Amino acid sequence: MSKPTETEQCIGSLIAVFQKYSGKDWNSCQLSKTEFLTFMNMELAAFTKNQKDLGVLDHMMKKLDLNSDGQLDFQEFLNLIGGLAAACHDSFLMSSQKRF
Ligand SMILES: [Ca+2]
Repeated sequence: MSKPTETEQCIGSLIAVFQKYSGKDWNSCQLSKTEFLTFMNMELAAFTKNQKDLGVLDHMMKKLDLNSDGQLDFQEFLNLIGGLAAACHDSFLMSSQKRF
């Protein structure tokens, strides 16, 4: 088998991270609110530690939970990752524009 590409490795990592946190309770295909909070605090501490308002994560979970079942499935999780990636990309573009 040939070595996975960088993109394939990224996809594999996202699946592995999702499974690591979603597998903590009986429903291993979905992130419960507790699992979501654990994920945010463990994996995105740089983002969560700047949030003085505790309601922000609460609000994020509600917004991400498109079918309002109180759980985040993999697709809903990907919307979170996609949104954060887009925000990082935007701030990267802004900081590179400032330099020129
Ligand atoms: Ca859901």
